[in-house]
Amino acid sequence: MPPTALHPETAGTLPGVPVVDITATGPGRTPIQQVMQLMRAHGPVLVRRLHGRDAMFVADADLVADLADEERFAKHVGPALENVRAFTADGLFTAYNDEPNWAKAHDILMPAFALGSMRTYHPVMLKVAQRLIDSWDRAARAGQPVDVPDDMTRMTLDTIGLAGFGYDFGSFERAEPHPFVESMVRCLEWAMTRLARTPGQDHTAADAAFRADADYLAGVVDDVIASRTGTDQSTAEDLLGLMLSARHPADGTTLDLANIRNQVITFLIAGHETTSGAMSFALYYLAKHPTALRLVQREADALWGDTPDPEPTYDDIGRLTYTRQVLNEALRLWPTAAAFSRHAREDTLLGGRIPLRAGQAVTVLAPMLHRQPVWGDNPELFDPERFTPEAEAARPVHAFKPFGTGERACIGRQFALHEATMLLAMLVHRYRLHDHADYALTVKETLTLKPEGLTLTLTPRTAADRVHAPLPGTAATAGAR
Ligand code: FDE
Repeated sequence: MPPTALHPETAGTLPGVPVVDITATGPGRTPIQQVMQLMRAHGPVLVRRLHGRDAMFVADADLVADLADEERFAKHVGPALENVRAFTADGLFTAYNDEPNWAKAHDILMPAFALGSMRTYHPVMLKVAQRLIDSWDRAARAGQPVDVPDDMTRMTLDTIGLAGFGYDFGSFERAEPHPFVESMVRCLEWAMTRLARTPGQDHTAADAAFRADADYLAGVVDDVIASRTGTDQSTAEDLLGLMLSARHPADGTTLDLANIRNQVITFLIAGHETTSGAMSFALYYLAKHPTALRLVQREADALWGDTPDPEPTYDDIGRLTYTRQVLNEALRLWPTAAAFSRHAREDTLLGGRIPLRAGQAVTVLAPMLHRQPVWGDNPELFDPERFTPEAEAARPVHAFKPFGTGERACIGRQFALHEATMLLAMLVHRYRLHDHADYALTVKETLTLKPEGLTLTLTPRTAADRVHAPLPGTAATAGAR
């Protein structure tokens, strides 16, 4: 997410850092992909200038490793997150580091996101996965294509709503996305396009529309909270139960209601757009890569065989290691939360060479970090083998950053990975995926990324598919030709 302005007199004089002025074109509707293009032309460190405001972007692996040093750098709430703050305020994602509610909510909510807690959410995740499968079965029978990002978004919204707050958005019973999603997407779009505004223009109408959407989001969340207050929350195991009842270990207080509202909106946003994008990209790559698809199918088949309606157990998900590699590889090429910002705590030299003053911000562009030379000679190639344990051990730890870094890194990581791994395995176990439209990737940006307009057609897999299908390109396939 684009960061704060560099100080005018230092911008452009940083040694070896090109300044690219984009004022003539503006950032357009795909600002992340624009910076990716700029980096392809000018290298993995640059200053982007827009209407005289400067923002430094980096993707160089050594510089990102340096930015991960928590002693010298901290999360920066840059202009994009400042805009999101207009509807999430001091929720975890957009809180300033020193805002008391950050540490308080972090301490209270951390246990709810530890790996072991996924056992609690597993049954709900499975229930929502089955809603998606019912809907895809209907499409398969009717020979209709499914809209992948739309359905992934239905699935992740229902999951975080139910697992987090016991609230059912019922997204699969609706032809159009839930109005909450439509408002939320417009709020995110407002936050993004506000960054590109030309000074002096009138934006009253856009701002009023944004306010109406933000008020609607708050209203939905207040209903969710109201349906739960007054009843005994001490046994409720979801996030809302925890927020309403858990006392901070240090001072014994609970979160206040205004902050709980901010957290609920935060989790509904953070917990569904990013995760649905990640699953959509994974399905995109699987539809285009028959060998990888076959390997995920094998893994699912080994667990569930010909059971027509398997009910994956919590422990099954940990065994889906290749499926997890596929997700990681999709998150490498298209990390759906594509950028995060850091600022220097004190005056310092970034990577021993770029002088930064205290408070000065730098934005990490993850999709380009994930295409640096540490990833080998063909970084554009989709290859889940990059995430075998051996390959991971051989790579610098900070080369892969789809979940941010340090104490402000993603709290929902295990939640997202558990949900996504289970669903992908269930889908490839059940269906053959057909790229019926010969889909050409277009990445849509609404602060998060997703493959716009990806549709697939499906046919049920048969017992023969499960037992006999050889790997594409192996001797068995060649012989059968
Ligand atoms: C966070 C996050 C991050 C960081 C940012 C910055 O630094 O600024 C990132 C990068 C992320 N995150 C990413 C992601 C991806 C995916 C798939 C996800 N993510 C998912 C999810 C789910 C959920 C529930 C979540 N997620 C949540 C979250 C939160 C709350 C946060 C904030 C934290 C703090 O404390 O700050 C995040 N996330 Fe995420």
